Amino acid sequence: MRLGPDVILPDTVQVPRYDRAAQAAGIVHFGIGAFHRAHQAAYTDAAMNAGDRNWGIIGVSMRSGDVAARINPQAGLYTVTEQSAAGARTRLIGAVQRILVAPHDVPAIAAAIGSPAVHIVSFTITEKGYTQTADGTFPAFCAVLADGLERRQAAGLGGVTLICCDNLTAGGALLERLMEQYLARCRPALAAWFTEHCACPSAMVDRIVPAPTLSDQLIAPGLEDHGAVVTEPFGQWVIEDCFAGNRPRWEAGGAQLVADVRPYETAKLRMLNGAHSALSYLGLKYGHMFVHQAIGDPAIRLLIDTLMRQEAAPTIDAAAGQNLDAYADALLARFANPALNHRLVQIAMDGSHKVPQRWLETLAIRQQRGLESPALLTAIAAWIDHLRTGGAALNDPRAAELTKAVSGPSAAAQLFGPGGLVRSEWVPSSSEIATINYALA
Ligand code: NAI
Ligand code: CS2
Repeated sequence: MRLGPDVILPDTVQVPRYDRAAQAAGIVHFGIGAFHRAHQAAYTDAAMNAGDRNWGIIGVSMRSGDVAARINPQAGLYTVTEQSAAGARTRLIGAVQRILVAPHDVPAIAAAIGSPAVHIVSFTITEKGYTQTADGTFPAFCAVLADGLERRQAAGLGGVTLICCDNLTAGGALLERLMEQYLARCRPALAAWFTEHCACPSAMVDRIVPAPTLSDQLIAPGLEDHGAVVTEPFGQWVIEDCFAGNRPRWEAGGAQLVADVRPYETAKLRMLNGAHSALSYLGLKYGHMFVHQAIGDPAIRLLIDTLMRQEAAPTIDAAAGQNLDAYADALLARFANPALNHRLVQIAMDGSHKVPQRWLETLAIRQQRGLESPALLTAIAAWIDHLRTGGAALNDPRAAELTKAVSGPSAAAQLFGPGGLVRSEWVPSSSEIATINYALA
């Protein structure tokens, strides 16, 4: 049997406490993958459980109809299962109403964004989803979003809050800049309205959500949920408190609204994600498949500990009450979660879009301070190894250029040197290159 509104669930499953049919949609979300379903949609569901109304989510898929085919036949319903050594806990999420797929549903997507009930447009389109192509073409969402915003402008409605929930540094400012550039070039009549009426807060988002597998779909004996996601019990969402209009009380799910997200964002990117990428490339090199296996390897664990505590943490200006040593302890425990099969290849993908904010910002700061970074340089060597050995399986939009760049003896310089493939403030010194080459030998 397939999950749906009329299916009776086991008593152990927590279900929505609000009348789903009575909710207007208040959020349009681009990139309704596993992470959004386990994170922002769960916080929104918690806000509605706490009494907020009209924060239903319309999901948008820009690239394939797969998630729509999974979730629309279930009337938007799906489950989130938290897994840890202590056991599993399943919750039915009612916040998602339906999923639209571009390019087929573009008019409906624009109409949704143009609706007076909608106040938030959010994004989890992966790090690479915000890049312009070499010929200057903007990501496809810019045009669809502009169509919707034009309707708001024409109807005299207020603006919306755009929230980037991808693992990027200052994602809000990045999204704002991208939209401003797009509008200036393609929809000049909307540009000033956008700047005046819309807001783009930055956010730190955190919850480890492995790509769902077929076996995750069997949520109870004889009951299949094609939209099921499995995650860890932990979740964190720190949002810059600057909204264009109304928002759900995401605090009901534990979100924090703050004036400045940077200390949380840099700690998360440089420590959690920095460690994750290092675990992926080193773990794969030493024959591991999952994060919990890689962190159980004593040599890798020592390097990850050093990367987080000795190398990344000292580059972070912590907020009052933010304890980076305790954060590192908690991250090590989360990585070791034996119940979560988080594949290293999932983290290893798209390295060219991840490495800059995860490693290179830290390396640049440490280099300016005259500090050595042996753990990060070993991680860089493991990435180079991964690029060299990946072949056709290499999962990165820049795979061809990267493979070529690392084929010779000066791989580090080709990647990070002046005019190198990966832009950053960090240009490796000759002694840093020697350390990388030593690790590669
Ligand atoms: P997913 O693969 O389930 O979903 C990715 C979504 O992004 C899909 O809707 C896909 O169509 C869309 N997408 C992919 N490439 C795109 C492109 N070039 N342009 C536009 N849309 C594109 O992945 P998941 O787990 O939902 O993760 C998505 C992002 O969420 C991550 O890249 C990361 O930035 C962020 N995130 C993920 C976490 C996780 O543990 N899975 C936790 C924290 C943040
Ligand atoms: C991971 C992240 O896939 C990756 O690159 O490092 O998605 C990680 O699981 C999340 O950021 C955890 O919040």
